Amino acid sequence: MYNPHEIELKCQKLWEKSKKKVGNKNKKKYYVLEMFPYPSGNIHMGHVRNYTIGDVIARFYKSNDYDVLHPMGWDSFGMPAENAAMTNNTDPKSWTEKNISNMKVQLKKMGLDIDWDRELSTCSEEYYKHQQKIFIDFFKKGLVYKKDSEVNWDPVDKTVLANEQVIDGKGWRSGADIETKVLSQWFFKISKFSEELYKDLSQLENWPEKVKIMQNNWIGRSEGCEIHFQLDKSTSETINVFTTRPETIYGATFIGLAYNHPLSKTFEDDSEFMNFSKKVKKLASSRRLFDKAEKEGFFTSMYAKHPLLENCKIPIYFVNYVLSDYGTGAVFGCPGHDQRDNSFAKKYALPIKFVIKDLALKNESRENHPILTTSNCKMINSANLNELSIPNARKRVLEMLEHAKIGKRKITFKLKDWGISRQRYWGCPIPIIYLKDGTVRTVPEEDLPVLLPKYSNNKGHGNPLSNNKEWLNVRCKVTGQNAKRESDTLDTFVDSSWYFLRFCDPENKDKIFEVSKIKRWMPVDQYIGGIEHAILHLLYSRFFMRALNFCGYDVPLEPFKNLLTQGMVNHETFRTNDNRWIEPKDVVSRNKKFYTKDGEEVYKGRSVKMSKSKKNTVNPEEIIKEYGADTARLFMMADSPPERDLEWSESGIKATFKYLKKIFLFLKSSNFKFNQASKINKFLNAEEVVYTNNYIGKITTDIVNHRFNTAVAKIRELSNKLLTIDEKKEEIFNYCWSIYVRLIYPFTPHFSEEIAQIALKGRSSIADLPWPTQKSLQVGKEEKVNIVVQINGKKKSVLSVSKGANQDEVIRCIESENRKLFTEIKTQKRVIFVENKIINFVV
Ligand code: ANZ
Repeated sequence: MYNPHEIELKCQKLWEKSKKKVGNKNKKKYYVLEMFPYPSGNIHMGHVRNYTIGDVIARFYKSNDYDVLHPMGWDSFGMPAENAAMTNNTDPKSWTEKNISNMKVQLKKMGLDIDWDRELSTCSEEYYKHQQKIFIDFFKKGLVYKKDSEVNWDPVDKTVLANEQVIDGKGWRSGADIETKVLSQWFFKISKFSEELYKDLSQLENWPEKVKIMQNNWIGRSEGCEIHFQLDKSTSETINVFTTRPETIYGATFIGLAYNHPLSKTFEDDSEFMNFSKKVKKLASSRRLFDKAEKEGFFTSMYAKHPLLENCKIPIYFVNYVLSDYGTGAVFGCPGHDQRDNSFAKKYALPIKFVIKDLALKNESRENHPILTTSNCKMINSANLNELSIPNARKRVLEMLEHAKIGKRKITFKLKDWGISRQRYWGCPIPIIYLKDGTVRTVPEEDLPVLLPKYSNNKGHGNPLSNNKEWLNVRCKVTGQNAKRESDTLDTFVDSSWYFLRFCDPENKDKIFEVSKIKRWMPVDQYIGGIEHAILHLLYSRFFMRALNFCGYDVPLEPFKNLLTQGMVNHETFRTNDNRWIEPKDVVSRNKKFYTKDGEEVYKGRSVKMSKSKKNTVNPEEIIKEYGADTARLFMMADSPPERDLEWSESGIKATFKYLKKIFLFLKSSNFKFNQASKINKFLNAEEVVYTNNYIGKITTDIVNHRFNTAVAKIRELSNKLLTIDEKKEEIFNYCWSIYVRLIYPFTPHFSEEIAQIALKGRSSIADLPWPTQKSLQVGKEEKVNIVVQINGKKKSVLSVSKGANQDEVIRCIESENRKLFTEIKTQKRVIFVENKIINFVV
């Protein structure tokens, strides 16, 4: 009988007993970390995938004699706990703690090799005490400040709402029209590090390119210049514009201002302007609508002098497409060469002046296509810039502007400071008090943590902290004055911006960490998580390291050396005629059609990310209960490369289970003795030993390179070959199968442990045995053959491959050795393959 449930429980007990603490300084270190979960109550398939990937890596490095740190914790502050508390009449703390203990049991069932003795939870005072200290350090170094900022205000519930609680402009609970309200809020000065955060991206060699691009765009660095336009009045007032295309200055035909540019103060009594401004402000709340809106403006009846053209004045408009918080909130409109300015100029019949000639385009075609390219162009209609190329014109005009002191080079970033105030109860209290005389002070460090008071359910009416007089009112120890605590709590992104540091020294009561521990473990060698965190979480963590460094903490600037962003777990979806989602497990198929169990016809939709709303989730607990954790783990890793989406399939799970069962029963019923270090030396050139040895190398390389799916494919190939070994060749049989059991171990640790225990007999665990190494073979190197690669029967190349390589292996070899050829064969319709001789692609 193959009873994974029983085996897994037994193994987990054994591991708990025999687990060694990390901290062997003589070994090389490896820090594996998966993004820690929010304790929502139950693990989902996304967790299973994320943690299996991490666990395979952790087990692999441990087997390879690394000192591996593989901790787990809980990102446990946040809104869902507060919402649940309101609906279920509990308090966020007990709700969260209950969820944590539930999820911990579920994670343990997955057989994860985790250092549970390092477990941390961000909502615990032992954790947030240190976060409050960090806040104070940042405050003292000028990295935290307060400014007015807008929030969503629910006038009925009298509470601030997060963006996701505003649905179509209405409060999610009250249904009231949401207003914007200006509150004084706390900010981290992340923009202080914009340049470094941008520049150092290039050092992150082992981060996915797409993540770096996303970070790059978010930071949004632009090299340009600021130009001062004087108002055409007798005043010395100027408008500063930001441009990345100063060479187009002679094409400027108007000035465009953001709705709240300082000049707007002049128009506060003008109802037409106020209507315009209100409309733009509303538009600005959605970047998508803002970009799409028809370009419109409000004419100020004012003019500015062109900085380089005598007697040329250009009109000044407030426009609806200039962002108020980028650059200077003002642009010079160049309708000849900017699409937005072009639409605007057409609407208001403003002159369109071309100053760049695209040498490849005819004149007439220009008007509808403002040129945005920079190569193969020359300047026209631009006085002394005429005939110059764009780069040269830019250089020249910058010199002119700087010389005349009417402009200067400037680098601008889109990255904004990080607003960290939340008007919520379930978060880390901000250690600030406000004295009666208006002074703002940090709480003395010896008084940390500022504890969250007991939760009182005030039925959703505002932040419970600002209503809790007893907690709110304090006396300042230093001055003796009455004071009030800050009632905002910290954005939960703060909690996750440094947790990986705390894992290095989780029990330290006195300080956030001991430097020596950081030196030992940081940076994280392998970080694994969802692509949804590609921007904020990773950027905030990178900021934290720089900010801590700035405060004198000895931490590396980049927290994560290697980053793996795993794909989604997708599953098929089904809908009825009237658009109700039906769970795939409740669907039956007959004659290529689908029905509910009651016979109603349903339609198959796309396979998409598992989500409750589409009723296509699969509960990992049920899968583990039915097939065991090893089956779930192996299927997850075998299906597709980790960074791609994975298609969940019931049949895939069943097939994986069947496979493990087959091998398990085969080995249990044979005379197999697990013996990895057997006396195999005299059989080194036996065919079975040769290929088993080859597989060690191939599978190891695949795991190192995170090609887990191909590693699993090879493990299965290996087992197919091993099934043909005659059991009478005792040493060979035992050696080869022991290697197999060892190679599959990171994926199916319980299965391997159970089989290895035949010999280990509870004295030790397979986890403590070294990873197999490829033995040098007596017959020497792996035998190679030349194989001819053809496309449509025509010879394209000759490749040297291992003797006996199968079709997939040959294709992989083409992929790694001849990219050009590989792209050609990608569109193949059919492959004809003759082992050791020829591979022909029909394309
Ligand atoms: C003149 C010009 C001529 C421009 C031309 C473009 C093309 P990036 O690359 O994103 O930094 N701009 C400046 N501030 C702006 C704001 N607050 N809101 C909207 N647009 C703004 O873009 C810089 C360019 O975007 C600047 O260069 C400016 O328009 C505009 F043929 O100046 B340009």
